[in-house]
Parts: sequence; C-alpha cells; structure tokens
Amino acid sequence: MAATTTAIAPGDALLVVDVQNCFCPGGALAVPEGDAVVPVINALAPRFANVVLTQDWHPAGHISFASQHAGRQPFETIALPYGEQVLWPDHAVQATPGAELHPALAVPNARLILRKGMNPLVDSYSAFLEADRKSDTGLAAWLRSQGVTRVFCVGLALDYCVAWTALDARAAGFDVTVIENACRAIDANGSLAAARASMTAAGIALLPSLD
Ligand code: VGL
Ligand code: ZN
Repeated sequence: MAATTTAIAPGDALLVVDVQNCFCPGGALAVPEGDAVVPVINALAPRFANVVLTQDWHPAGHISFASQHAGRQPFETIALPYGEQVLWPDHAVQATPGAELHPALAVPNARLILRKGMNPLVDSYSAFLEADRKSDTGLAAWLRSQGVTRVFCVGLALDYCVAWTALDARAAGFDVTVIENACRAIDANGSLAAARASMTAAGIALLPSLD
C-alpha cells in the first residue's frame, strides 16, 4: 500500500469538532468558509464505525466571552486562574440557534454527541480536557472502551478546538490524524501556524485529505 493511502479500520474514530452555526458564516464567531467542511464531513463519516460529534455549549455569561470583562475586546487575551485565555464574542450559548449543529451536517451514524465548555468559569477547546487541564470529559476512556486506537479529527476551528482536541488525543495515547480539507481555521494572531507547529511536534499527522 502506498504511504499516502489511509485505509479506515474498525479501531478508528472520527471526531467531528464544533460544526455549529455560530462558527459558520453569519455566526457570532464565524470561521472563514466554516460551512465548507460540512459536505466533506458528511462524505467521510459513513466510512467510520465510531463517530463522535462535539458541541461547544457555553452557559450565558461564560468567562471566555469578552462581554464579561470590562474594557476588553474579542481576540484579546487575559490571565485567568488556569492560564491565558483568548476572549471571544459571545458564542455557542446553550439552547440558542448559534449553538445548534449546522443544519446540513448529516451524520446519522454518530454514536456520541459530547458537549463541552459548560463550566461558567473554565473554557474547553478540547473534547478531552478542559482548559484547567484537569477536568476530564471522559472521552478518552469512552474511546478506549470501544476499542479505538486511532483518532481522525475534523471540524472547526482547526487552530483552536480541533488542535486542542488532537493534541489531547495524542497525549492520551491515540494515534492522531487531522484531515485538513475537513477543517477551517480562525487564524487570528498567528494561531494557525502555531497550532500546526504544535501538532506536528506532538507527532500528529496533518493529512490534506482522506482519499
Ligand atoms: C472554538 C473558540 C472558542 C472552536 C470554541 O470551536 O474552535 N474556538 N470556542
Ligand atoms: Zn467556545
């Protein structure tokens, strides 16, 4: 088999990160071309026996919202007890249209929809560990319980939630590949180059597409 061919196996999982209205054009934290990932993911997902969808799911007034910090603007950073936090426009507020999965996302074989970022005082880009780097969502244990050894990450945004999810999957011992044509990035303040460098340094494969 050519080194560039990736065959999907029963122990593989597809993690579909945060394909929500708020991260698509017209949304509160729109990722450029965010909705372009939808048809790519719809075509990929049936090939996987294990598919997990994640949903950023913040309470109103979440600590990551710039609106909660007087005099601060979106995309600035502040120091919080758990470390540096980028401030965002209000987004992914629980039970609002922006928090819904994109209406054209069609992944009926998804086994789990994992919501994250629900602690009002702690953000969670990663689907595995919250930003305090302690609170565990249980996803790694669930994947292991299903016999998963290799994780493919796709979705929004490549430089935030996809990257943090991929890095934590790798740290949890999974083989990790990011399928780049099924991702789009925010790319603010060099975040995409930094995310790519961290992922590569961690041994994560960045695959242009899964053919
Ligand atoms: C995300 C910033 C804030 C993401 C979520 O899904 O990448 N980014 N919340
Ligand atoms: Zn968020």
